[in-house]
Amino acid sequence: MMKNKRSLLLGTVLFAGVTMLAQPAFAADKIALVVKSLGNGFFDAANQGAQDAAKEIGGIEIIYTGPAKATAEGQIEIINTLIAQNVKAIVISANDPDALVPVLKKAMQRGIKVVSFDSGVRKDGRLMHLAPSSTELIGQKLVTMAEDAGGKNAEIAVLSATAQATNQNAWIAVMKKVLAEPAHKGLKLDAVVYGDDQTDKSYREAQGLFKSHPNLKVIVAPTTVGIAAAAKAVQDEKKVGQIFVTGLGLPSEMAGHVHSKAVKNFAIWNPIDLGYSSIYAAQAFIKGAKSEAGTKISLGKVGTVTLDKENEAAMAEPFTYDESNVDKFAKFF
Ligand code: RAM
Repeated sequence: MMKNKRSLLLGTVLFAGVTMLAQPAFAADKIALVVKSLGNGFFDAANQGAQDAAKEIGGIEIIYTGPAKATAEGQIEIINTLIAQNVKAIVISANDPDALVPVLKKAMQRGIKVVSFDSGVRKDGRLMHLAPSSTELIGQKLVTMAEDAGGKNAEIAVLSATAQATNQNAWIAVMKKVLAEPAHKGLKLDAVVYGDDQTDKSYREAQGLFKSHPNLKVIVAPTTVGIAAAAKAVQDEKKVGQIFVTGLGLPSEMAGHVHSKAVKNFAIWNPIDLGYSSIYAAQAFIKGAKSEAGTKISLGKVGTVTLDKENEAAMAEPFTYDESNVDKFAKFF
């Protein structure tokens, strides 16, 4: 009897030992990638890059998440769940610069490292913002492309994402500044409308612009969802040649619209690199990087950036696509 009990105990100890060996020594750190909304190809590409970074770094699991619609309320709900799950870091593209600050502060108080990427959170709600490119450059580029498409005296309209989106609002502000310069005095901004990064709403907003502005020449959509929807509306309503669409798009979603000639040109940065880099940035803070001007943040194979006084850093210049190169890049993103 004694003997049996002892061997049972021994067996249990041995079994426990084997189970421990079979499992990794430490559970993977969870980093959440919270995007504006799910179902957006731009963020799917960013997630691809995030997964690449996680593999390279090792011991990290990415939770790719976001609300169904691009709202701050949806993101707040998700962040509360992530806090309860004890994630190590939250990497977020914000639907509002201010509304998320309280919940992100709560996350940071619990030791969770918060980084915004793509669309920023106000300085006190995150440790760093990683911008894909300089806001100034993007705003200028949007005006230049509108002029290339519609000429120097075109009526233009902006079809944006949501009305609170940090990134689009910053680009539109630069556009307005550039449009006020004498060099662009021929361009007339008819309207700014919002498709909320939903395909159907963006499509309807484009149709609305056709009706309310009969002399409209160019729709500038600084959103990958909006630009594709507007180009489709131009094609469906047989306005190719009369109205051009430009802005920020994914080559994979825009190639057909470039070939149909609804779109002459558009721009974007590499969304895969952006997602990859933002995970490296989060990892830097997990490892103790300081949130202050001058801090150098390694972005893995993409390079290194330095935080400015707003604790922000920008990556590369946006790249322009047209008939000559769109197919080549459509394979990637
Ligand atoms: C949409 C989103 C995203 C933006 C791109 C260009 O996918 O609004 O935030 O960076 O467009």
